[in-house]
Amino acid sequence: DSQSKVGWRYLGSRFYYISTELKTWSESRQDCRSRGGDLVIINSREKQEFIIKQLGNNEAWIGLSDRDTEGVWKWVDGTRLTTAYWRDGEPNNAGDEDCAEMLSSHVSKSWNDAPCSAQLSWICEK
Ligand code: GN1
Ligand code: CA
Repeated sequence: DSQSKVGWRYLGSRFYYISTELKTWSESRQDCRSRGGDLVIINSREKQEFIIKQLGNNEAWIGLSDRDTEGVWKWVDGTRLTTAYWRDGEPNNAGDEDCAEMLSSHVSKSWNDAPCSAQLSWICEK
């Protein structure tokens, strides 16, 4: 129904939602699932560029982590990361960083690994 799509933006048959609240990565994922989606999976340059534009001057969780096996980055649907858009020098696991965020950026390489317990905005897809 249309009401459940309020606040969502459309691209290529899918809808994207950027939160105004802040949550940990796991809480963010729960929120997306409660909205009938999941954290965003970025599997095309078009989607990457679209999300960068929507994000504006903000940073937000995406559906990517290496929590199961350090250094093995997987999307929330269980697939391995193939094409990545990490910032130069990332992922660096600084301290202990197993969850991926999208940073405010005008360049396409905009991901950083951050502590999963950090409180950030998040991006859902459905
Ligand atoms: C941040 O604050 P600092 O420099 O220790 C970031 C890291 C990045 C790093 C890049 C919590 O770490 O993930 O790799 O900048 N920390 C957080 O310079 O986001
Ligand atoms: Ca990092």
